[in-house]
Parts: sequence; C-alpha cells; structure tokens
Amino acid sequence: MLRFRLLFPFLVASLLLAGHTPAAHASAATIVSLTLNRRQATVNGETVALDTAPVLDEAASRTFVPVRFIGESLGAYIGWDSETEAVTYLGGDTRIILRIGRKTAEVNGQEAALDAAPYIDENGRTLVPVRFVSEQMGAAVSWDGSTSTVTLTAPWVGRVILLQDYQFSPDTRTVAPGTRITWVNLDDEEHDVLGSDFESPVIAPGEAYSRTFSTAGIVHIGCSFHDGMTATITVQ
Ligand SMILES: [Cu+2]
Repeated sequence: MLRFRLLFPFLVASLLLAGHTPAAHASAATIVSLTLNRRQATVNGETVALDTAPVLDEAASRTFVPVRFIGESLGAYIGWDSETEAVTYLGGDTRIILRIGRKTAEVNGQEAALDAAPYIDENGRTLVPVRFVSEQMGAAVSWDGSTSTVTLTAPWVGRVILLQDYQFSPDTRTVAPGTRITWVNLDDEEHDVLGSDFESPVIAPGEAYSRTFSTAGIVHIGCSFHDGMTATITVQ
C-alpha cells in the first residue's frame, strides 16, 4: 500500500497557511467517551458501535482502543501499511506513525516513546493506546476510575476528504462552522486544493493538507492540476 513520506516543507507551509484561521468559532469541539470492556462509545453525545471494546493493558496501565475509532472520531485519516505493519494517522498538521509491537512511534517525523506497543488481538483486531494517539493529535484525555471511562476532548471537529482516482471523495460535504477538513492524497500523482480565496501547497502522494472553515457559505473546490476535479463544501 501507500508509503508515507515525511515532508517538513509541506508541514511548515501548511502551518503558515492554515495555522492562523480565526478562532471566531472556537466552539467546535469533539467529546468522545469510552468505557472499558464496552463496545459502545459516544461521540458528541451520539452512540457509536465499536468493533471491539476498549481494554486495559494492566502491566502498562494503559487503555487500548480499536485503531480506526480514534482516528474517525477525531476526524483523522487512518492508513495501514501491511508491509511494515504501520498505522498512520493524518489529521490537521499532525502525522502519527505507530508500528505493531513497537514502543516507538513517530510524530511529525520525530521519535516518541510509548508505554505500551500497539498490537493485534486474537481476533485479528488492531488496538492502539488511546492516550498517546489522542494527546499527540492535540486532544485532552481524562480518566474516571469509578466508571472506567476515558473522555477525550478535542477543540475541533474534523472531517476527511480523499483525493483519490482524480476525484474528491466525497465531492459534496456539509459541515458546521469551525470544522477542520483534512484532504489526503491517495493517488500516485500530485494534487492541490484550490478554493476561491485559498490554495493549498502541492499535496504529494501520501501527504495531507488541512484547513478550518469558520464562515458559513458554499465553498467551491478544485485542483489546479486536474480540471475535472471539483467539489463543494457547504458550511452551515
Ligand atoms: Cu488533482
């Protein structure tokens, strides 16, 4: 599958371009609640089914959750490279790479230590440490021992749009003001994201770009390399 490359110029450029989005709609937030051994979580009050329950690694005293759940609830893209058994999270300006059985991760190209390694359970499900991934993505994590509940609080609502097969996928999307969209290029060629009042840097294969939409309205999106690529984002 995809090999993700680490391109600091891209990260720096996207920080410069997207980092100073006005915080006028700072009310956008994601609150996720998970309970040990329960296959139900809540995301902003809505119940979400988990394919496997969060479990406690007692030796490390760390809670593990299914790999997709955190990424999806916090609005990040989740990539899996079976060759290297690596999980990649791309959301906002953060890229986290975790490897099965390894207590070392990579966050924006820097090594970071884990207390407990991601693993594949006896049912073939991949689990990752919830606190590490959430905190590295910028969410606050709290633990209530009396109810065995982990709560994640992120100051954003995130959505992912793929650049795949020379299309935006999905090509129409309605989001609340303050939503952060992360575009991920899954093609083998470069794309960019062109709006009427902004243009992303070139997005190389495997790279991402993100932008927060604070103002209500309809945003028409294109790619300056490929005329046929169009999408509409409705902010309301
Ligand atoms: Cu393109």
